[in-house]
Amino acid sequence: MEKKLEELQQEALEKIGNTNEVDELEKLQVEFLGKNGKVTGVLRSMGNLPPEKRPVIGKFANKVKNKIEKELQTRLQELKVQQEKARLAQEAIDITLPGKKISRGRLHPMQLIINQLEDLFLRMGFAIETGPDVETDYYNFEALNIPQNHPARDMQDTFYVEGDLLLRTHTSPVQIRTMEKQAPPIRIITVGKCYRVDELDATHSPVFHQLEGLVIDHGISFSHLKGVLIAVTREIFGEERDVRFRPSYFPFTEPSAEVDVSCFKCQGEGCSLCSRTGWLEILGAGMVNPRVLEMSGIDAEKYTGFAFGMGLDRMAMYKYQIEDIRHLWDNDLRFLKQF
Ligand code: 2NL
Repeated sequence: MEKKLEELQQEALEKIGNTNEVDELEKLQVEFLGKNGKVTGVLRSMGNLPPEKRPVIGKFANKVKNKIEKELQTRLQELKVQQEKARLAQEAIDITLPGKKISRGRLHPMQLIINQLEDLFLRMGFAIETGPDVETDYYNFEALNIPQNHPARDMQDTFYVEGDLLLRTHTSPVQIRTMEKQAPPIRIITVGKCYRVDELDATHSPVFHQLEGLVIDHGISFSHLKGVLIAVTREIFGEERDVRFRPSYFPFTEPSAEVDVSCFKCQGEGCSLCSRTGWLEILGAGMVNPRVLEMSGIDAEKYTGFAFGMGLDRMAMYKYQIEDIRHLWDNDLRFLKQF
């Protein structure tokens, strides 16, 4: 029986030593020391031994049992340490590797123009106002002296929402709201999206951006308007640009003018960009129509003012020589990364 126990011990230790898995160790535990295990079986058969032999064999059997138990525990610890090491090795981070290059975002060309213009106007003492994109017929048309039957009010030109709500076709409603809530002197600009029913093509988009300015005070004249607009065109297109004022018509200004800047591509010689005229049209302006002042509660006997509006998409196209307005909104990184 002692020999049998020794053989079992030998077999157990060998198997334990060859095991590389925790669950296999658990199986060996059952195989040798479990209820129906091999060592347990030997212990159970001790009943058949003569009584005087039992203590000796019993003691030996316990020794074998303890030995196997101890080996199992030792091997278990070893395997756990091995597994932990393997896990750490797998998770190890090589801090000497070069990092991933972080690609920084950049500002959209439209935002660049907006920032540049806002900066300029803030320096000249203007405040920046904003207002809703969804407007009422009153603020978008009526208060600007645009008559009921004016073509701009046509369904074909304006996006109507419901009732008398519509998407603003220019940023002028913001100016009207400012005149209603603030007494002169007023010196503001507003920048924002505007909407007109238009087929999208190289030069038109149903959503576009406008910047409008409004100045109202005692004794404001057309000279003030010219001074401000010349500063704007030189800021955007360079000091050496010429500026030209042409008579025009808007229902909300009188007199009205359209403003051209000398073509920066051909220096006024005439090219494809300026359609051989040497001039690029960049904004509309005028003295605020007294009727518009009165409708917003400003005494036209005491105050005069000027206003102007410019399309920023067109500005961006000129400034950055973009030949198709759709490039601005396609979000193609190859385009956007150039600015
Ligand atoms: C253009 C012309 C213009 C205005 C906008 C304006 C606003 C008020 C009163 C009077 Cl509240 N005028 N704005 C004046 C003249 C021209 O825009 O061609 N924009 C792209």
